[in-house]
Amino acid sequence: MLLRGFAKPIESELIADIGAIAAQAPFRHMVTPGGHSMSVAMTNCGRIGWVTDPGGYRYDANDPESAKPWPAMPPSFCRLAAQAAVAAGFASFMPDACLINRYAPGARMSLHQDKDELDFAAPIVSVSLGLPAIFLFGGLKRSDKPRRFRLEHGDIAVWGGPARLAFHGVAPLADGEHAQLGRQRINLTFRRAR
Ligand code: MD6
Ligand code: FE
Repeated sequence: MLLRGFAKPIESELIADIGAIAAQAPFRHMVTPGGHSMSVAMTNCGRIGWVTDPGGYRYDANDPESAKPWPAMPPSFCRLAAQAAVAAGFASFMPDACLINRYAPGARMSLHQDKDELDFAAPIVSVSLGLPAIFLFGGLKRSDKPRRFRLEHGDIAVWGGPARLAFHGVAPLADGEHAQLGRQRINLTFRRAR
């Protein structure tokens, strides 16, 4: 489900919180198990964070760069994710992980499934901020032709039930200038991982 503009009322709070998280756990380009550096820069907040390195994908309570716990999930994040989940029909969503993705112009995310979590009953809540992006939403097979959705600043996508393991990705980000965030898109992805 796409909730257009759902995060707009608290955009300033979200942007300030992202700045505080990035000051403690800076955005970095992680390396995939295949040895490629990702074009998207990432950090995390919450009890556990998603990481990739040449050894594989995993959730880790600590930031491997600092060996310290990831910054706590700000109350504004948690509240927004739970409210969006309710609006999409998922009661009592309590995320324990929030992956924060930063896209510069040209950055992209190839088609993938989110399947490193233990509990597929919980939905995923995905908040878009900054420059618009084309979100690719496929089916349960990699070969299913993806539909394309333009996600704009403040939009929230919620995703679960029979769609929980759908393949999805983000087309290369078009250049532009966003009033609050400049030349970038930031995506918050909330999950129940453990
Ligand atoms: C992004 N999002 O929008 C990348 N995954 O930057 C994801 O990979 C994603 O938006 C699962 C559910 C929603 C998402
Ligand atoms: Fe994903």
